[in-house]
Amino acid sequence: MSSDERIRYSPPWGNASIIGVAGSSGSGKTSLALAIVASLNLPWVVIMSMDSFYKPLTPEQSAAAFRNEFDFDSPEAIDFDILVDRLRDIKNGKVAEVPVYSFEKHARLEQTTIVYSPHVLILEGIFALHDQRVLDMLDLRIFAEADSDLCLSRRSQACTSFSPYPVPSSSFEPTLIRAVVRDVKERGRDIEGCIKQWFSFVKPNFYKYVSPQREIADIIIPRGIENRVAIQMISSQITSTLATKSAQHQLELTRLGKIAEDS
Ligand code: UZR
Ligand code: MG
Repeated sequence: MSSDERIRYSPPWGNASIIGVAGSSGSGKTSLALAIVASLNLPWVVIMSMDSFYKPLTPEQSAAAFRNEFDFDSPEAIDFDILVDRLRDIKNGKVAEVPVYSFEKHARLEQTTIVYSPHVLILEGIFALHDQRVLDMLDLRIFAEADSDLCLSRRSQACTSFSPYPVPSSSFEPTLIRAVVRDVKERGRDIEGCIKQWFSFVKPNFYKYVSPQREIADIIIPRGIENRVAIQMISSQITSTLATKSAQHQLELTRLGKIAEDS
């Protein structure tokens, strides 16, 4: 897509609101994003998954991926440069060309998809709060906590606290089950491979890279889509941000009109 084509679209006002949703693999980021969309009840809301921005692999890396020996849980695996470029387009009210990624093939496909700059974009992915350039564009930073899974796993203990510091190593198994079921059903994977990958990469890198993003989050949401109060709060916050941006836009239009009248 040429740079001219990129600027052919303009929403009512630029400065799209972007919400980042980070959290462990299998923590329910996608469901949470969908719940936020439903709660916002606005016409122009788009969910963009960071999964679309996995880097293309070399033949050697691809072979390793099919042996479940490639680390997709390191920030290195994500093409942050393209992500930042496309987010800038969206933020500035332009059309963005987004890569399409295949989990079955562990590869970026030839085709791309077009995202028209919406009023609200929800960016979800394990590293949604990782890159400073992305953080600078976010209006709201959310970390999805896998608390219900932590509770489920503590079968013999009463679950009285939602504070997972430090997370006991056994507490990730139910999240593992959810991710494995999803990966087998939707991503063309086999159970053994998923489990191997989980313990080699997903789990250790959760503690290394994913969990520290809590520190930078505005809101940490326990219990995912069950947490109606948190979803309602996010929705109100975004609605009020949109109202402010709309008012600024109206002021700007009036100002421009006045300048045109005067000249
Ligand atoms: P979510 N992943 C793959 O398994 N293969 C790929 O080609 C690309 C990604 C997985 C990766 C990561 N590991 O944890 C997950 N596993 O995708 C992130 N298992 O996606 O946040 O939707 O779970
Ligand atoms: Mg997901």
